[in-house]
Amino acid sequence: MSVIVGLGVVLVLAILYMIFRIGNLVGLVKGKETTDPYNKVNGFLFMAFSISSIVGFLWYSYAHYDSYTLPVASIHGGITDGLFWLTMGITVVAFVIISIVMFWFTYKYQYNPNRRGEFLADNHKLEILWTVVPAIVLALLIFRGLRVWNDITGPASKEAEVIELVGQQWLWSARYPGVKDNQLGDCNYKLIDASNEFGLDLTDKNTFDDFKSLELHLPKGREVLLKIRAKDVLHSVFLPHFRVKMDAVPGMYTYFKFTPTKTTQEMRDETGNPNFNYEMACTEICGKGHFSMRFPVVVDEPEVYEKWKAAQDAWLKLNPEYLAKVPSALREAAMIKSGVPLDNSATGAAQLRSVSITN
Ligand SMILES: [Cu+2]
Repeated sequence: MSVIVGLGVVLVLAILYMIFRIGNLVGLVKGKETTDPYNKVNGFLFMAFSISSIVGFLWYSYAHYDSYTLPVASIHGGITDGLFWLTMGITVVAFVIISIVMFWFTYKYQYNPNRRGEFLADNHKLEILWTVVPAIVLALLIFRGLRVWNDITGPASKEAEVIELVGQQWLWSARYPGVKDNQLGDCNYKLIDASNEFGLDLTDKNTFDDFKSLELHLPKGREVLLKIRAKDVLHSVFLPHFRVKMDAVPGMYTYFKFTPTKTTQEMRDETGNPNFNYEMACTEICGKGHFSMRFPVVVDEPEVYEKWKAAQDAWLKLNPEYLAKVPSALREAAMIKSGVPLDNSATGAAQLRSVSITN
């Protein structure tokens, strides 16, 4: 069916072209200037197209400003927005001038039998001018951008809050270092199983208080370092309000550091939307469930954030059967650090039993 439709379209186009050719040839035989009638029409069409598209472009940019600019909620976000608008300003001015001149010339210098074209070999002054000016402007833009890029991608400070984000088909999970040591424990993809989704290496004592979260909680005004990885294919961390975007790559860590500047509540007040919530999305088409990789983000004052962290259960506490994987010398420390009860209560006894069975 589609072959037949395609053939039909080709035939109709061929017939239209033949009609056009025949019209032209008939005109030639009759001794008519073939360009004449189309000349003026095309000139006007060029002008109409030029004016309507420039007006449409300016109208859209102004009327829909809010739908393509999000309020910014990070320190570097303000700086990259500034760079973006500087580049945008310069390129829009150049774009509008070039478009107007281009279309105006096609109209003004349309074919006229009484006018002869002048031959102009070259003009050195003009050539130098239109090479040097854009080169200087572009170099300034690029150097400015490079400086900002180096700042954004430079090493995070020692006090930065480190949070691990893991992408997989098709969900995100976050791992926090835990309040006891504030250090993310080691992990290894070979240790990943149905429960140990991070592949925690339980011989490292820093893993004992690590906890998992299905929401990204961030402290306002503190530097955050995202350690990003993927378990299967490429994913990409996108936090639009914080102007954060970084690919999640299987087999390696990628990093992004930033400082949130507005809590969720402050953003609700600013946008006048009591239901506002930050969110994170995956921006790498990673399979059929890509659309569902939405991750809630909450920004709180640092005190509230610390309270939230302290209230979370360590991964090991929720999966006490993995105590068996902890070296026996570290087991008691692991129970204390992860909050697994040491006493003879029902859970404690059950956990110790499962430890001895698996050993
Ligand atoms: Cu994804």
